[in-house]
Amino acid sequence: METREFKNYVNGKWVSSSSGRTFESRSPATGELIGMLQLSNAQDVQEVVEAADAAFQKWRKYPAPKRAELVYKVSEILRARKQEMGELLTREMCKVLPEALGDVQEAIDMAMYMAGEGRRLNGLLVPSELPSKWAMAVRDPLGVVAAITPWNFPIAIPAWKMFPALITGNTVIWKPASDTPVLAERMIEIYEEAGFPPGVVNLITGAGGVVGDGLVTHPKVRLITFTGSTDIGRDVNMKAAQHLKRVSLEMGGKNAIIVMDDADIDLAIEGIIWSAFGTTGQRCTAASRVIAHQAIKKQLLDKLAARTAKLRLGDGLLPTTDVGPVINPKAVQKIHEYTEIAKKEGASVLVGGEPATEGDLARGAFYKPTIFDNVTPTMRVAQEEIFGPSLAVLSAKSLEDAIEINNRTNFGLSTSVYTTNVNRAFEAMRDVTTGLLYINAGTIGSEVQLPLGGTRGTGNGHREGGGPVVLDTFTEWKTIYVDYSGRLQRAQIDTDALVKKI
Ligand code: UN1
Repeated sequence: METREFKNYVNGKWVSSSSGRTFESRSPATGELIGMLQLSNAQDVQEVVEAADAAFQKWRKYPAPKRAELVYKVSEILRARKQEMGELLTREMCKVLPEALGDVQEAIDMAMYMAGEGRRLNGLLVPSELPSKWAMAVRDPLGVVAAITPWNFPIAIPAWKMFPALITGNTVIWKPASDTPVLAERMIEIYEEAGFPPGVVNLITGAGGVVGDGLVTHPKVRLITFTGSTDIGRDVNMKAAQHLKRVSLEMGGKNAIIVMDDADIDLAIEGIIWSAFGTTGQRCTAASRVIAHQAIKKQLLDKLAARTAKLRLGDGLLPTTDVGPVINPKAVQKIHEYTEIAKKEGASVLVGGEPATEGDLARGAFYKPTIFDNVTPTMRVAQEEIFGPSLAVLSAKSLEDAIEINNRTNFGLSTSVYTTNVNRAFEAMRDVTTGLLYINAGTIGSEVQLPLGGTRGTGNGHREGGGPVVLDTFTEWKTIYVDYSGRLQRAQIDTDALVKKI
């Protein structure tokens, strides 16, 4: 396989960092070297911001349908390269191939959706209280947008951020996670081929502390859209606040699947396995808690444990693999620390609970799918995000009790409720306080036509991921009144008198 040195993409050109330094991207399954990337410095940040800022003045004047056509072109090229990009995704971050193809598909979906939005971009048009006066509000771009993206959805999440930013007339600087930079490079090649004008889409790779912070604090960057951990997101927000920048944050989750005593247990088990161990638990939407009604907990756990123990670990490219590695050896360490914490706090390990090192697995960062039983709501494994294949099982006396446990964490992303009772389903729809709720489906599987985001420590009130509301994240409202009466008409003051004259 090729091992090439990749460059930054600035103002329509591929350029090396002035640092003269590079870093490596390696496969977590095999240690294979995927590529060498630019370890960018403060000067590179300055140059990329200048390029994006200069390009903005022209780009904002492109008609939105024409901007959107370029995004549509990205969808076409990406569709043609879906298999190739999916395979690279599996090599670089190792989610299993069907899921990698799903990741690419989500970006294709988002491109098509946003391409359509370019011919809509609804504003507001409302009547004025005064005669011969027009009242409306339109969307303006913000300017330079920095997209700081994670490795777990290395194609889909940047798409959620970049396509809406671009169709609304912003220019973009993409800083991808250092675990998946080669995918970002290949994606930028697609933007280049689609024909975006120079400076509209830019890429800069390197360390968060240098490149990320440089973008976050640069006065010409007007929006930071960040997906990643709550700790880093908070830091981004605090640094950006000094400059009164807009920051859109998508961060951690401690998502629960509630299984009621009237649930279809086999269906619930399918949902739990998929949501807890799919993507090796490395989704912000992954289920890391099951809250089981006490009447069915034993029955559920017996079957769930048996299914979990049979999951096959391995390289995501092999069709025999159910669960791939985690992102790097440090993650294995962190996940295992939580197993130790769980035990110390009095939980029991029902399945897994250790790194997987048999045969070829020793070359990679593998952890056995793990279930903790006898977990209580205040234990750390019931409260903190582990971001791996670790599932804490709690029990509840009623739906009310389960929802109370569900809502009482510092996160608020996704919840699932398995019940065959329609009244209970609607009660959950009323009382669950997370940004996503699934009835009789797991906690993962959002679609691009609706927003994705969370409450409490998961976000800061913005939404991404899809639906027309995401346009609010990427635009400023400009309210415009046009008075064509030819006289001074004072709103609220002259209205009644003027209306009488009609
Ligand atoms: C993430 O969890 O980081 O709903 C994003 C889902 C995917 C997106 C997940 N469509 O799981």
